[in-house]
Amino acid sequence: MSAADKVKPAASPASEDPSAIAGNISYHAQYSPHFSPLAFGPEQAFYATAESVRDHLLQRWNDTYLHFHKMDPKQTYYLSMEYLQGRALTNAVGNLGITGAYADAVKKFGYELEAVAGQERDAALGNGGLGRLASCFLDSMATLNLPSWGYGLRYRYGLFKQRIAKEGQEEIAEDWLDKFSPWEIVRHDVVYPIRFFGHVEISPDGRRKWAGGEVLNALAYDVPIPGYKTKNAISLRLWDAKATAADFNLFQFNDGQYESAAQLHSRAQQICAVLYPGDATEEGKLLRLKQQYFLCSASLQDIIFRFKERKPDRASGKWSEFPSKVAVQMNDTHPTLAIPELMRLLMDEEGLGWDEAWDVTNKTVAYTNHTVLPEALEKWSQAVMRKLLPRHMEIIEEIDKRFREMVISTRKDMEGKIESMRVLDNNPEKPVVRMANLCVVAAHTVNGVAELHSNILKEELFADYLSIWPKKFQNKTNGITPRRWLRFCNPELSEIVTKWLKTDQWTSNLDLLTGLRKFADDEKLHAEWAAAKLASKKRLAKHVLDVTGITIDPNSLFDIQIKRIHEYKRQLMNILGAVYRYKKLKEMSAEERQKVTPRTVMVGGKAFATYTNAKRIVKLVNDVGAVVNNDADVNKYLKVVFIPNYNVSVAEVLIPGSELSQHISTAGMEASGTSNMKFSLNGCVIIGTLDGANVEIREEVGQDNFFLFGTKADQIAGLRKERENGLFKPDPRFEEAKQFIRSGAFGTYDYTPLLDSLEGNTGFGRGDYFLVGYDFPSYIETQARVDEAYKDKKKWIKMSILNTAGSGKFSSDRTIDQYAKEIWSISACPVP
Ligand code: 8GP
Repeated sequence: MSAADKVKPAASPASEDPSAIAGNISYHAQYSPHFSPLAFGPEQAFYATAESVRDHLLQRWNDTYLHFHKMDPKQTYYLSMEYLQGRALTNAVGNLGITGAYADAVKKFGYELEAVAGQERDAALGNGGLGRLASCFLDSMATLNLPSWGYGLRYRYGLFKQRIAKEGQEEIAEDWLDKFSPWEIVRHDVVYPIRFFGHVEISPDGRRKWAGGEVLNALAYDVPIPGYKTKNAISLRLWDAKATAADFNLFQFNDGQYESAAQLHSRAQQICAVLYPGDATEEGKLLRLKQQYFLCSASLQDIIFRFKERKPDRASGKWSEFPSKVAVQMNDTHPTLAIPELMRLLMDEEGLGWDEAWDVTNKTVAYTNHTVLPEALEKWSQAVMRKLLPRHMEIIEEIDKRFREMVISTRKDMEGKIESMRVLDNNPEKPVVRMANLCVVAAHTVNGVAELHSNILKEELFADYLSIWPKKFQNKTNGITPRRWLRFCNPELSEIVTKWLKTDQWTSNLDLLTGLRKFADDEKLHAEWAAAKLASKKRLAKHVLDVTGITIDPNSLFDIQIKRIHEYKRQLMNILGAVYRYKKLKEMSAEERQKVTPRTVMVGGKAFATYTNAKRIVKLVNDVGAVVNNDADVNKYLKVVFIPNYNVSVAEVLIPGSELSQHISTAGMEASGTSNMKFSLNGCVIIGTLDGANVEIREEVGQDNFFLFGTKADQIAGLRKERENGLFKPDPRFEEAKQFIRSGAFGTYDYTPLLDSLEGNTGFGRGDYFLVGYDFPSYIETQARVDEAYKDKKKWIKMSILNTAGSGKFSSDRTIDQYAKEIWSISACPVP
């Protein structure tokens, strides 16, 4: 007899009554075929509970599907290579409003809901900000009852899991699907053929058609996304690649040729194996392009299917109606192939002419840019594109040709700019397709993700297009869901907010947080606030101990920088600052040290597997930590911790416990940032540059509650020139910190190449491209101001409260509402 047997099983899901819920959990424990009925350990408890919750979600998902079908509203489809969903159980019961009932139900089996939820593995189908943003957006779309779906790929091994070994970061395959995900529903009836390679055939009437090559199937997996306090549940539809039994060569297999017998099956597996496979090789590039096309083609075929399904008479034309029923949002350039694919489907499959197909495509697709880094603006070799997608390459050439003709015939003054604006770069040495240009030319709207970033798009990156299409460019400042990022991850602080605002409506109307401002000096609130923070800090300290074995002091200042490791994000400046601090502490007398504000510096983030300097930074943080944390003279005043395998559920522990967080990118390089919003919402003060959304956060929370330093975006180009011309005079403190590392104070690893990247000229013409040397003096001076401010507890808590109070603007509900009204033209369609 297992624990689950104690409760009589009940097949139908219940939402209110804990006994009925327990019956349903018991039912899943016994009748779901995943585990032996003899045991009901924490893991089984998680799966059975999740399956029980899933029943609720499915009911809503079905109701929503049928409701949208009946009402036939205009619907948005969000196409994204990444989603960073994290764990789903806490979020699902929270959004459905059944947390308490489920907590009581699992108690009947001897479990705490938090512990059961802790068994879940993160769905880590993303890399960074862009992916997490997509997940926050889905939460808001569902909450606002918007007819909308997400489309992505179902990567078996995600990006990677990060392990810290002696040599630094190691990547291991993500295991989120090693067992199974209780949240996805395989839709065996939703399958589309996806072709690769082949050739273009021309029929006697001149119609062009793509044929031959190899064909795989895209199979849909649906992840229901519940809205907060609404009956709507939308879909995140993830595609998996499959070959069929017909593709299995039984003859070869029986002949012992096992690999070639299943060749197409193995190619199918490669497509959804990992996110961003290494692209240093030709094979890698081809695989990435295959993934992108796979996502776009499957999603568009599905979108067209649904367009017809809702009104069957649409099957016979009515394509002009399409843009009034469908909006496609391309999350960065990865889904750009949606453009030629929609053109192809409309022309070759549905029989439209070029002009009509172009009009429909243009009115349907919109593009969000998430980065201005030149290396991230995708360019695909024309040869690879032609080989893999011959018909699409023809269409892209035609788009390029028509764009040129349009500019030449209507804008003589722009002729000199045409070459750089074109979709094709025909440089004979390396002819490529510029995906961002294709997006700008084809989309009806292009947006950046924070005011500063959108201005840079308009004034620099896409300036030439602005004069042709002045109305095409918009800003949509990013946002985060207040449910996951405060309500559920920080229950202590949430309760205080609710108590003082006398309402929990802030969860879906975040602007209400401004109501906290009038209590910013209230001593009772201060006491409660400080107690909540301390509780979160203790939870954080326990996590650190569990994953690193390092003990940190919850009474020290918790200073956190968590994000992808990238030189422009300047984790290196952070660690140089910590090195400098350590050196000064060593030079102090024991008495002097007692006046110092104790600090725990925490850094977390993944370095892309082939990004050498980023991996060196990870190693350096770990090496510095190993020395500092074991130095008995100073480790009461400074600890340096690298938090391994940063992901969504780690962030949910770290952010509530943070007091200071670092958003210190070179100005103009961080498009927005979204963790800055999460920290600020959780009452954490930011030290940062005037970059991305920092600018707007500082405006909202007030400049006294934000530690600003560093160069401004419009000074960067001039300073880089100055530096190139040898006119930069480094601050002695910057030299001292680097020299200390070079001296071998943190071990024998050769940091020369990393430190040389901060010197005038590294031979790449990019010496200190990220201007760490320029900003370092103001950075450490500002950190010294932080130390002083932290000594005044009252002042610090007030700053913390005012950060939370000023975070209303950064709800993804606000962002999505703006997308819905200003880009997609869609309206709410709530299930009655
Ligand atoms: C990120 C930006 O770096 C970040 O500033 C922004 O907040 C976030 O997008 C959401 O808008 N960009 C990416 O994650 C990104 O460009 N990823 C590509 C490498 C895949």
